[in-house]
Amino acid sequence: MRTIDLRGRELTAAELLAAVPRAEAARGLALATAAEIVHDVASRGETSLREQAARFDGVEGHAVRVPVEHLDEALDGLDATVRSAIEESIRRVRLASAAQVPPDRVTELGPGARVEQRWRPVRRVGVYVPGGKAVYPSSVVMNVVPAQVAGVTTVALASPPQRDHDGRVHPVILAAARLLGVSEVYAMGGAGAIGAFAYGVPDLGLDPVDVISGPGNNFVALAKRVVAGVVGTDSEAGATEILIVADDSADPELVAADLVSQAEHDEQAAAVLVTASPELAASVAERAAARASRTRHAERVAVALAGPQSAIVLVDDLAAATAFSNAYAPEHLELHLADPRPEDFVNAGAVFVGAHTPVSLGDYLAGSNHVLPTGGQARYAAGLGAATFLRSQQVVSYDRDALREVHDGIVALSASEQLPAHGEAVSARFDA
Ligand code: HSO
Ligand code: ZN
Repeated sequence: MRTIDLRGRELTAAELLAAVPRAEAARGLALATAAEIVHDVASRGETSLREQAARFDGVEGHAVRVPVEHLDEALDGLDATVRSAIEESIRRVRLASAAQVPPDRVTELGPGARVEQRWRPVRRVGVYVPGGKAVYPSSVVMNVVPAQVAGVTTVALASPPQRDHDGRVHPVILAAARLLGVSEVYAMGGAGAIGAFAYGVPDLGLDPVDVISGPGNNFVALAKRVVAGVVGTDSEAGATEILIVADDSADPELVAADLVSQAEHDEQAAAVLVTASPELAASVAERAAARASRTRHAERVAVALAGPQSAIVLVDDLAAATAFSNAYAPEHLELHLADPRPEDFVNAGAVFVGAHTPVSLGDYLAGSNHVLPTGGQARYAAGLGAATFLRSQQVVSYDRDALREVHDGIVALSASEQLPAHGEAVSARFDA
C-alpha cells in the first residue's frame, strides 16, 4: 500500500478527496445496450428472457419461474451450520430493521387543523441477487428482511440461471429465499431481469414491482437507471470501501486483517487507513502485505491494495483524520481509537466502533445492513433499510373554522400566482 503524508498541510475537502481517488466505475457506453435489453423484455417477455439466458448464461430449456420443489430441495441440501448462521442473521437484521420504521405522527396546526404523516410500505418489491463471481446469500437476507419488516406485501427474487446447476438458480440463494419465506423466484439475470421486474412478464405470472433493490454487475446498474421513473430503485452499489481511523492504541494486526478483508471483494475495492501515528502506519503496511500474500484471493487483494484507491494516509492529529473521513464519506468506517467519538464522523454508510467490531461482523451477523452507500454517496444517502421500502404520506384534514382561519392567505397567494380559481375554491365554502 502506498503511504501519503498529509502532515503539515491544510487541505480543502476536494483536495483531500483528490489525494485518494475512487476507482473509476466502468460504466462506459453500455447504457444503450442495457436499454435495448430492458425494452426487449418489456415487449417480448419470456421469449426474450430465454434468448438472453442462452446468450449470456449458456442455459436453455430451464424453468424461468422456479418451482417450489426446487426451493425445498435447495434447503434440504443446505449445510446445517450455514443454515443456522443464515437464520441467526435473519433474526438480528429483523430486530435492527424494526427500529428503522418511523412512527406515524399527527401535527395539530391549530384547532381543527391536522396534518398526519403516515409511513406506508410499497406493495411489491423485486430483489435482484447476482450469480456471477460473487454469490452472496447474505445479500438475500439484507435485501429481503427490511422489505418484509417495512410491511411489503410480496417480495419476488431474481438471480441468473447457473449452467453448473442444471439451469437452476444457485442453491444457496434458493435456500436463503426459502428460509425467508420467499417463494416467487425467477431464474433470470442481468438487465433482462430488471426489465422483467419493472414491466412484468404476463406469461410467467410476473406482475410489475414497485421497487427494485439489490446489487448487480454493470448492466444491472445501468438497467436500473433505464427503469428509474417506472419503478423505484435502490442506490447503485459500487466497489466496497473500508476506511479505518486508528491511533497508537490500535492493534496493527487487526487493522491489517480488516483492510485485507474488504479488499477480497474486488480489484477495485478501496482500503484506506488514516492515522497520526507513523509507527502504526509502518506496522500496518507490513502486516497487510504479509496477510495479503497468504490469503486465498491473494491476487485480487494485491491489486486492490496496490491501486490508487487504497492508501495509508498520515495526518497531524485526530481532528485531521476526522476531516479526511468526513470528506471521503466511506461506505464502511472503523474506529480503532482510545477514545472514539463516532458522533463526529457524520459521513459514513456505517460506523464500526472498537477492536471487536470488524466490518465482517456487519457483513453477516451484526444485525446492521451491509448494503451501504459507496463512492462518496454517504454524504447524502443511507444504506438499505426498512425506509427504502416506505413512503411517507400526508393525510390532511381541516374543519370549517380551521379553513376560515387561512382563507385570506390562500386568496392572497393564489392572486399573486395568477391562479384566482384556487382562491375561489376556498371562498366557495363560505359564500352565502
Ligand atoms: N462488504 C460487502 C458485503 C458482503 N461482504 C457480502 C460479504 N458478503 C459490501 O458491504
Ligand atoms: Zn464484505
